[in-house]
Amino acid sequence: MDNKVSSLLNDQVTKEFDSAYVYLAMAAYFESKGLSGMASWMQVQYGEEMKHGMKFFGYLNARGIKVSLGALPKPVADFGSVREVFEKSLAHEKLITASINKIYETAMEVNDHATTTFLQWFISEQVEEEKTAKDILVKLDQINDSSMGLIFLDKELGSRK
Ligand code: OFO
Repeated sequence: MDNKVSSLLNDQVTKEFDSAYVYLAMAAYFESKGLSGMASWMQVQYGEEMKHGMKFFGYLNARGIKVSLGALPKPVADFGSVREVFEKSLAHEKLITASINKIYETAMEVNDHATTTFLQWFISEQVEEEKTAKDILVKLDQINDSSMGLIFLDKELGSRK
């Protein structure tokens, strides 16, 4: 495999585990605020990100590349509002989308068809990830600081499996 492609894929393993860590910190924040549905939603998201990290890990192994894990930065633990959490989540997903697009473009340049095919799933997944965060932000706009609305949204998000 081309060195640039393998290095970007390797970094993506750490970025996905970093995403997991970011969402786990958000789960802890929601727990501390008594929003257990949102906390549970964030824990499900944490699990998804761990799976994403393992997909990259498995792909590199399958291509005979040894994975080198990077250090995880300390995640943001405190937020000014529920809305700020989901704004940060959307901003984070946009960074991940850009990162995956960069790997895709680099793999295209060197005709690494296996990697571009592997990345297709992630490209579609990122559309979903960004849409999910945007949809929750729209709901928060509709709620407009109503505590009853927040209770309902907490319950709705808590049903995510
Ligand atoms: Fe792995 O999709 Fe979110 O970060």
